[in-house]
Amino acid sequence: SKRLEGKTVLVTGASSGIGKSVAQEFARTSPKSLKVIITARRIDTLKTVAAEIAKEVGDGVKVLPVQLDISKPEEVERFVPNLPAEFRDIDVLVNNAGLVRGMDRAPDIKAEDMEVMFATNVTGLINMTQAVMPIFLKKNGGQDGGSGDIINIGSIAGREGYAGGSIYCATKAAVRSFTEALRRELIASRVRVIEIDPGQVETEFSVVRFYGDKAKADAVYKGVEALTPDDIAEIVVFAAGRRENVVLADSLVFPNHQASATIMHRKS
Ligand code: NDP
Ligand code: 8X3
Repeated sequence: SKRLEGKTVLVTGASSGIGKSVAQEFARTSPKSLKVIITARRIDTLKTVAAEIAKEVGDGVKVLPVQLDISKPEEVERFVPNLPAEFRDIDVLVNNAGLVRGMDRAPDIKAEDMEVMFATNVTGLINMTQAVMPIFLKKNGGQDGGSGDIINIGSIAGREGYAGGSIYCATKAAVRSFTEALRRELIASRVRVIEIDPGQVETEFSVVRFYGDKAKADAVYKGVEALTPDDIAEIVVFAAGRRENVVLADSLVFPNHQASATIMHRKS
């Protein structure tokens, strides 16, 4: 979209899955003058993603890989001031980094899993938002309360709790509440606050959930046709590419076979 030309986009969790696709799709859609900052903990993987983007769309898009653990507040605090000046004027923040750990029922939930999920999915997302918001609020000399896009990746899990998902569901419900409150706080500004809630997407999500057990992760997607990361990326880029007066505020995106977190048609 022409509307994205010259913009600077920041994607968290861009080393894999949805975040990686979001970075790629922004580059594909606006291959001439876009700047994309891709962040995650795995810097080597991010460098590979940057090289893949350059190979696919050429060097009209400037991609900056930056190592960042969003669950560490001190890293998030240093992040914006440490950006090279030409990447600092961020226009679009895609808060995508997030994870699930385990399927334990309440009595067995591990303290560490609970801490990591909240520190990443909730506090990390909020800290990132706080780090970038001053840039948005000052845009256009602060006229109309600034502008910019905050695109939060929630989940169907934030709309309904399912057995074995209580903590993850609680973190995504927190994302939902934070996003809604933020949109209301920013009513007098041109900042757009957008939430996109995917259903099942095949990524490294389940491998992470089962602590690296690939066989268990594969079983999750057996007999179903999950969404691909590109399916979600297209919607993220579509939302960012609308006219500034159009806010795709809140979207739930299922694959065809799915009708709730747990109701899905499985071919045997
Ligand atoms: P992946 O595991 O494939 O990707 C997750 C990304 O988040 C990775 O790039 C990972 O990078 C990054 N990440 C994890 N922890 C941190 C951290 N502390 N700091 C920075 N980056 C981090 O999963 P998905 O692509 O599926 O997940 C992306 C988002 O989509 C998540 O918020 C997830 O909850 C949400 N979602 C996923 C669904 C699905 O079915 N897959 C459905 C609904 C929502 P690294 O390890 O290098 O840090
Ligand atoms: C991922 C969706 O419901 O499989 O956010 O946990 S779910």
